[in-house]
Amino acid sequence: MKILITGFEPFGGDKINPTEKIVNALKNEKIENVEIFTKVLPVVFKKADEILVDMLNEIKPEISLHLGLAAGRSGISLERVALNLMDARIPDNEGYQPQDVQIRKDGANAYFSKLSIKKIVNDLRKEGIPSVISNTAGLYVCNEVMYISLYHSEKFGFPRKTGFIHVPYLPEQVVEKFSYTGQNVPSISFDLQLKAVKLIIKETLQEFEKPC
Ligand code: PCA
Repeated sequence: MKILITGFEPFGGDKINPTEKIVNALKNEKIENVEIFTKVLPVVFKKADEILVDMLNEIKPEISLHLGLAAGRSGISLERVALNLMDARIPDNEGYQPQDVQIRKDGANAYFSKLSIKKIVNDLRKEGIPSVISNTAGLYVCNEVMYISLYHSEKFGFPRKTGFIHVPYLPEQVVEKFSYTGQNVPSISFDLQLKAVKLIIKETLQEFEKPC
């Protein structure tokens, strides 16, 4: 069984991206009968697309989980849907800012996550981890990555299970970025974020192994 886990480099003026740290922490994780592949993707529309497609074709993972930062969110967000659209509020890390551009000309308008998002959210909450279902992954590079993975799943049959998880800021990012009162910006510690992602991996593996 092969799992691909991706995160992102920092973007939009931030110095860190929690998902880069999470992915690096998972690099050496050992799970019986599971090969874990990790990648920190550039926040660059064209490069993230190329790198992801190459990795999916090379590895042919049964499961892929994609992680990104969503500044301002208060919980671990299980994304429900990816849209076939790029409409960037800010330029990517190489200055490209697509407006109303399709991701795949022959793709559906939208694809739904293949993760058991409701069960995962409930189980994370039972563990005391703030978690919600999100109905929009945005229209930036995270939505693009989620869309491409689901498109690939539909067209080629793998990854069989794939989805996207947005995480909030880390406390140190809030401390650094928001130094005056009056702004209420949520964060979740690295340890709790990592615990959440490990639980999501475990649940997705269990779901995968369930007889249909
Ligand atoms: N978050 C951005 C792109 C990279 C990341 O971590 C997003 O939500 O699209």
